[in-house]
Amino acid sequence: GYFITLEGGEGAGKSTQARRLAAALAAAGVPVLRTREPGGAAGAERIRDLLLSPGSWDSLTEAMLHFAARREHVMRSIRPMLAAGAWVICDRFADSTLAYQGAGQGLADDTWARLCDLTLGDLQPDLTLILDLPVEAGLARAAGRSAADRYEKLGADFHARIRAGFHDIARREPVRCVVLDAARDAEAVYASITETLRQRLGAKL
Ligand code: T5A
Repeated sequence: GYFITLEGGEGAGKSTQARRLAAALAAAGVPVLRTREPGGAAGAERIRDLLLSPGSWDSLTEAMLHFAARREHVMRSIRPMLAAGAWVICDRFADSTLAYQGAGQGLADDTWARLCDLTLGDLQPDLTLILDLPVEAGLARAAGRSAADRYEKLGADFHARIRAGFHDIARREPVRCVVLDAARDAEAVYASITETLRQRLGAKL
């Protein structure tokens, strides 16, 4: 199976696109797991509640909580599903920690890399789709959907650093990452996702 992650800022449309892609793969007979972070396994969902509820953490503590949740998710859901031949479509993964806790909150890149080594070993997404749109547009979409969580409340500067952080990741890893213009309507974004999967993974969608 392939491990595909969707990344980007708030309200970029990751969940919308992940749902549609997973449904299309399932309809094409491909075994698929659609999942998300933080969360995706029972213990990871409990850590998610801690991370998204009001409060503040030391930045390393916060990054380690994301990686603790990720470790549960990887060991209990992602690795077993990949080993069974399923495709895994994951709404956020380790790049979100590099963007949010790194570019956003000052976690050093090499600390992030050490946490990746420790918790993920050799696991890397095969393809990462970075949905990119202006900060204000994403926050407006997210606000239209539900009340703001702890990260959504962190202000425009924070979210601008995150957007730049995702662009840096894409520049550093052009083979794994593709940046897609997410300001377009959902149909157009989905068309560029399926085109990317056909080109990069030979998907029959
Ligand atoms: N976080 C996460 C970290 O800080 N570090 C980490 O390591 C990880 C993994 C998670 C939060 O945790 C942070 C990042 C996040 O702040 P979450 O609730 O899972 O919180 O939030 P998000 O992942 O940001 O998800 P959102 O739901 O906010 O955004 P999505 O999934 O990108 O957007 P989606 O699909 O829900 O769409 C939002 C709204 O826009 C509409 C949808 O219908 C919906 O109403 N929409 C569109 N409207 C117009 N045009 C389009 N193309 C649209 N696509 C969707």
